[in-house]
Amino acid sequence: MDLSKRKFKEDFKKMLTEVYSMDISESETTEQYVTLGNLIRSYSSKNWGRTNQRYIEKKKKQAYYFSMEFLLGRMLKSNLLNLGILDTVRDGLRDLGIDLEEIAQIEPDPGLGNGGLGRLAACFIDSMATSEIPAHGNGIRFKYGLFKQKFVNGYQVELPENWLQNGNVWETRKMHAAVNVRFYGKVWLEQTSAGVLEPHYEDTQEVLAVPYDTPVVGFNNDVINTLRLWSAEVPPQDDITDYWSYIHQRNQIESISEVLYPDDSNYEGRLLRLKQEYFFVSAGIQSIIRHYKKMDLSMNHLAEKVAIHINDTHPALCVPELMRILLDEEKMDWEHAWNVTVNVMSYTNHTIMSEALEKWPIEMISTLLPRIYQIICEIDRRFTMKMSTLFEREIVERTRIIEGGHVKMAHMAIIGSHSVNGVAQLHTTILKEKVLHDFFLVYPSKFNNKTNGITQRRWLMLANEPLCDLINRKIGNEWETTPTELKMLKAFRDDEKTLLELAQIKRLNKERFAEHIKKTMDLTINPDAIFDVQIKRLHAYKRQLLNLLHILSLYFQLKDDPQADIHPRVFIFGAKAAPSYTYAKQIIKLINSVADLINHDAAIADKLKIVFVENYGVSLAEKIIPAADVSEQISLASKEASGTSNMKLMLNGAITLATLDGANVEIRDRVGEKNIVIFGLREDEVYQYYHDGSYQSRSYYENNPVLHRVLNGLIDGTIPGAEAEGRSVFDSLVQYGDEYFVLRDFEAYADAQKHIDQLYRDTLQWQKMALINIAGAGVFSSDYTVQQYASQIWDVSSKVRNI
Ligand code: 26Y
Repeated sequence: MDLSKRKFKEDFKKMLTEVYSMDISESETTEQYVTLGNLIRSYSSKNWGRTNQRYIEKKKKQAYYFSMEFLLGRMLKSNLLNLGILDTVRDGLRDLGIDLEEIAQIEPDPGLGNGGLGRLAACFIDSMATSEIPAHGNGIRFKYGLFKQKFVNGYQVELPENWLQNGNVWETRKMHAAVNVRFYGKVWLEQTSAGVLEPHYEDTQEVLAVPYDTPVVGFNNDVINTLRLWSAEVPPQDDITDYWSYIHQRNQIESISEVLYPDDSNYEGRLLRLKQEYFFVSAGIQSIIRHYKKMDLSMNHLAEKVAIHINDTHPALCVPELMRILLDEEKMDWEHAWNVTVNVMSYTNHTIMSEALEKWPIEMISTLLPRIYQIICEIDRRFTMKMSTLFEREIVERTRIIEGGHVKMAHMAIIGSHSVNGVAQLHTTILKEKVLHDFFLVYPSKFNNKTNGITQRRWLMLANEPLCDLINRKIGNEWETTPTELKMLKAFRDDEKTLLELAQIKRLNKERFAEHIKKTMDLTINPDAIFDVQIKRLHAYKRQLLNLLHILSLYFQLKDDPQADIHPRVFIFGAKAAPSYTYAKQIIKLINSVADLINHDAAIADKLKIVFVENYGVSLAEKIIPAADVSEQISLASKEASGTSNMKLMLNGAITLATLDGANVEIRDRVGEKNIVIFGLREDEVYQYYHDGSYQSRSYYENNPVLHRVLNGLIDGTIPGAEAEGRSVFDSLVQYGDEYFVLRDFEAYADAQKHIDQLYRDTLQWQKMALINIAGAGVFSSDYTVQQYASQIWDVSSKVRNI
């Protein structure tokens, strides 16, 4: 948008007076933040209305991304950047004696997601608006986001994350768009005079779903889409007879949108979670149908105007819910309704871990959602009947929805969608050949791949301004809208001046991060050291333990030989563990205890440091990633569906140290083997081990002297304060089979780390690798990913840029 600095300053002062009756000298950062937020909203409101109007007038097909999680991060600077007024506002505020950075830090970081899946949804909505795709997010307005993590004595402690405490400037409550969602009760079908079956309900519980809309601003294009998050409230009642029971009922209802479940890949069949899932699915679909009806088209054409995307199985109830509306409310017959539903729905799988697959006990679904359960039974009956004529009985049994007393959500999502995609090439291949092979036999053409992506706006333009400036000076700024243009940087691969500038920028970012760590943790880290980063949820399959065992081996090496030729390193960890995941929490404690030991060992001094940041999330990632030299992507091959921190780190010039898992494979293909360090078991070797059962972790403990010493270190008192945790981890690795092949990959990992150490010593060579990584990161922009969803899955329009 066009905005002069003069106009901005006037607007800002005026808004401050309107909202707070204050002038600048009286105002504090919080008031300045709210004022700026309000101003940004007023700047975007016209285009928000216009975008919606255009979609309606042109009867545009629209896509709705249903996701339990949207891990947005702070929005102030992101909105300013996308509106094209970041520099103007920064300058204007400076004239007024206000520091934009300080204001931006005041914004609470809305942690409405657990990790990769939620952050992907946030990157996607940013890219959808930027790519001019008529698409919106649909989710839950959790009152409490993912818990705040504290370390007490090295142990993770969870505290509530009350992000709405001081209000939320970005959202608008839309009372007129509220809908009712029905739970519990009895349901029966009666034939009407017209001969159609009509459901009748008794003793149901009605919940009012109130939408809060947040604008999703496209980058320099006047498009503003919507993120609609639903809040659960008590429907208005004017005849409250029993006050106490009303309060009880209100608490029960409001608990639906109270808190995000802090588990990823560790599913538990909790009733409240099932309520949450149906709540936002039903509210979202009802509101889509309401909107569709404004176009005055027959329900038979719904799939021509609406696409609904099911982000993992959490919103899989979309399938029976749309069926319910088409059958019960729109009086469609089953075949037509089913045809429409399958054409509307598409589904993304984000995991192959069996413990993350949702399945609900029949008893639970049939009690909470009796009508939905009837519909699921009928979908299952028709599926098994049809498939029995085409496939062996075993295949039908293995693919049906209702089995073993449970409703299998992944099966429902696959059967009820026209598209099923994985999130990286390797992941999609594993789905087709292994995890979902039966479904692949039944529906080969539904399966496709959409490799994940990240938005270069948040993860480069906002997080790493010095690097952006350098890139723009070298190749111009076309890459901002056509990220593959970053490849032009390759022309500078042998340009010493550019490579040294790159080194300087990294150094600056490392100094900044070091200052932050000094301030927040009172820990001194050396910016000349290699900053080695592993930031992701704590999970055994991601193998933070492999990293830790290697650190211990370096520690022992230095204790034996203080002169050992090891380049100084700072190992940086950021990770939350699910509160109920005991093993992951033990690993957190162990890392913290090893950090205590090493960081305070005067003999080690600057050679090794461990920084385990508290409360890792989007805002911390924005600080860590630009300062990273090494990107640890060391999951057991086959287990990480894609990973996305690998892409963010690469884009910021870190060198990837990785197994051939998830999108690491595609990163290797992009940058070439010389510009990435690959180690460890491959996916086929892992499956071979599963097949022949020949892995004996104990033999690695017994035969590798380095590993022997390190593992003994876990149980011989070397690590004060973590005796129990050390024992538990030791046992899991040596006694109980080492499920994720940590010991098997240890030697290869240690060698790969040695290689990194050697490479880093040659600054120009290292920076050349970094440059090639930055230059190759463009394809991993979520702009391209969503453009592929738009054209290949949703069939909605988009502004496609060359890939
Ligand atoms: C059912 C419940 C316990 C549950 C809740 C959250 C299950 C899974 C999740 C979250 C999964 C998740 O974040 N998966 C990650 O998705 C990313 C985006 O596709 C991938 O990059 C990453 O490899 C995958 O682990």
